[in-house]
Amino acid sequence: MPLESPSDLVLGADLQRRLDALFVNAPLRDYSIRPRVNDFTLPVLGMGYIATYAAHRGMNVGVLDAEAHGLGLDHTARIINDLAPRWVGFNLLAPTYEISARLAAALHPEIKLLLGGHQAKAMPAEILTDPRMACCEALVIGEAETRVVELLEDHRNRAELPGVMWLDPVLKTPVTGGRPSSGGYLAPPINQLPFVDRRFLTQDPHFDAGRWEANMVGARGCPYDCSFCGAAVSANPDITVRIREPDNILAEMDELRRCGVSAFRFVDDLFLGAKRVINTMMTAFTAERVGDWAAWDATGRINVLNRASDDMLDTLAANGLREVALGVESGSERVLQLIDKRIDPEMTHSVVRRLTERGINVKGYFILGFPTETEAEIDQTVRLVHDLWAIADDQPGSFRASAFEYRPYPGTPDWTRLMATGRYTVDQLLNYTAVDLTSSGAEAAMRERDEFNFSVNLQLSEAPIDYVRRNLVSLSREQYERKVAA
Ligand code: B12
Ligand code: SF4
Repeated sequence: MPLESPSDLVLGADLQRRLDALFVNAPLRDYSIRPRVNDFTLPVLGMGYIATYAAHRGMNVGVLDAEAHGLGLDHTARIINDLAPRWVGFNLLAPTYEISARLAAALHPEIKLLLGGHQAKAMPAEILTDPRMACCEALVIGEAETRVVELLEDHRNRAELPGVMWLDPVLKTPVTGGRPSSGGYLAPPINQLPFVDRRFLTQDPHFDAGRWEANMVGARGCPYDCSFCGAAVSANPDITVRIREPDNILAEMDELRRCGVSAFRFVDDLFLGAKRVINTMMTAFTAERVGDWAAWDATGRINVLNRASDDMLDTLAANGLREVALGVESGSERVLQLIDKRIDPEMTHSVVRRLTERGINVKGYFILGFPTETEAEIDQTVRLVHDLWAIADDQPGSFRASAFEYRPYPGTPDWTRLMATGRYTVDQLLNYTAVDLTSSGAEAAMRERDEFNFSVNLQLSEAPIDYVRRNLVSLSREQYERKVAA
């Protein structure tokens, strides 16, 4: 049951005083209709960073993670209206846009609306002209820490800030701010930002498998262009790819260590995604003997790890690398080329073998139902998952598969391709709908990732949707049985 009291739900703020801003992560669906069946989700680090920066500038701000708390729509709106902050900020992702817009429409009109996140970047004009967003004073494209603080201090300066948009009150057309040489706002100095204040985060640090674990961001932006991905470089022209200095990362890890944290998860795309980053980080980790006290997980790129020497993989293991999450995506070479993944199944076999034989666990992400994908190509993906399980079965490290149904995201190369076919409308491609594969919560095997089971319910692949879902369910069940058996 969700907790009722705002003081349990709104984190980091002094609720005795009026809030300058409340940052709200909308739920993926209205949990008053079908309750959330999971009790853990990763924290909203982006909003945590903004709130931390604003608090350092003396503002009274809080974060309400309605997804993590499994809140219903009315409940979320009631909390916001009761607190009546000066501003409310939403992190808009494509699948949470609709629910965020419904929330926005239910708020008192005197609360100023601040919008950001991937969907705000992909479709700003459509959002600003959505009547439910009529209270929007500022839509911020991209990394928002420094611009949000300026806006909270005095939103009339929005015309000076680059990548800040609003609706002209007379002409009803979108306007973009920004004076010359104000580009620095788009790429906040990541080594000077205060470490994210975990008072703003739900379940972070959290206790798991005998350790306190915290999530971290080591880099911003991704240089790759995988055609389905919202983080792809072509979908994020505003972003300058940056990696935090090793000393800065180690200082944050050390601060957390003093609070008892000894496990870390790097959520960003680049930590093990570029050779230069791996080399620099591991030199620093080795010098500080991180492997003596910490275990950490990170995302990685198969093509990059494939080029890493055996010595480097040994160094990663010695430095505490516990699990690498890899975008394997497909077992079909044609699909891998189509999505510009720059890997092939042979490379994946080799990387999974070389990591697991060193005791490093691997989590593989797979997508079923890519546009144009055939049943035979889906079968190749299913076979690849089985091959990777078999490879790891004999090794000290394990392999686990996490499979998703394909869905399109605005701004990505796939979105452009799908729209160019002339077969779909924007509304159809945005019609993300929750799909219950858990038999109303009864099937344990499907519960773990229930909130990620949503679909636009269009057959975008050559294979029927039912074929995609049957394979998704059988892979998920098998993975679950392996976990239970282990
Ligand atoms: C960690 C992560 C998660 C975590 C945490 C989610 C969260 N809300 O922060 C979990 C696992 C819970 C998650 C869930 C989902 N995620 Co996710 N996630 C990521 C990931 C890998 C990193 C995000 C991150 O922490 N970045 C680091 C921080 C510093 O950056 P940031 O979050 O972008 O925040 C900055 C700006 O966006 C902006 N900003 C953020 N919030 C706000 C709010 C306001 C008011 C303003 C003005 C600005 C602003 O300022 C921040 C600081 O600079 C990204 C990939 C990526 N590279 O972005 C995908 C990504 C953001 N997720 C995505 C999606 C679709 C989802 C889901 C809808 C389901 C899914 N995976 O398919 C759910 C949504 C649930 C929810 N409501 O939270 C997509 C978004 C695509 C799109 N176009 O919408 C991405 C890009 C990955 C992808 N599949 O392509 N996700
Ligand atoms: S899938 Fe990973 S590597 Fe590809 S663009 Fe997205 S974040 Fe970058």
